[in-house]
Amino acid sequence: MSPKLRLLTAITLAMGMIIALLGLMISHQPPSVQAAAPPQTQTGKPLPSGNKTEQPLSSTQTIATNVQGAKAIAIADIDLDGDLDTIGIAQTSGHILWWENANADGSSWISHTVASGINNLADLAAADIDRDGDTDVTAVSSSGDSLLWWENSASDGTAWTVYTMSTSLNGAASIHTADIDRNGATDLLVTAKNDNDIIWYQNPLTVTREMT
Ligand SMILES: [Ca+2]
Ligand SMILES: [Ca+2]
Ligand SMILES: [Ca+2]
Ligand SMILES: [Ca+2]
Repeated sequence: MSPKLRLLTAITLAMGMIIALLGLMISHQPPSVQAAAPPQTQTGKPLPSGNKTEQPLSSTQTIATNVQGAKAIAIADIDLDGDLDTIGIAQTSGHILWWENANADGSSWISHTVASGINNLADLAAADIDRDGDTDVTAVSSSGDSLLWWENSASDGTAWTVYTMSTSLNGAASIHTADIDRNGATDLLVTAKNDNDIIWYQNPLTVTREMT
């Protein structure tokens, strides 16, 4: 073989190898990444409205007027007739009042008095405190630092007997009722703003546990 032919053979072999290598590289290319599908667009469909033609909570009705310093309210069946009545504080006049749901549908209300002559009533709650089956009322007074409850003496909201549970809740501000220890009796949860205290009263109403 002439030197020229040997060179040509070598070049041919080298080119063959290069082409084979290139083929190998191409065959090992990772598959191309599919373009991500565009995000689903919002359909803009309105929520099913059924047959409603009115907006929720669009109409109001008045339960009472001239409630001087109207403040906290609660809902409970005060007269045990099966419908929900309203109870509230008239802070300026020092009253706790309840309004009888006369037609059971909120269209007519009759005012009754629970208590009067109490300064700076801050909050109230309704629950069966004495476990006799009717709804009693509890309230706090910020200037009296007091926690009071009223027994629903006749079970229908016509007669009330007051009990003072504390006069040392410094800046008594709010009250809630719940069976905190799950013993079946409703307990009281109160705040004393000026002492930075949150306190609950275990029922029977003789034990307090501070959670400061
Ligand atoms: Ca009722
Ligand atoms: Ca009761
Ligand atoms: Ca009672
Ligand atoms: Ca309890």
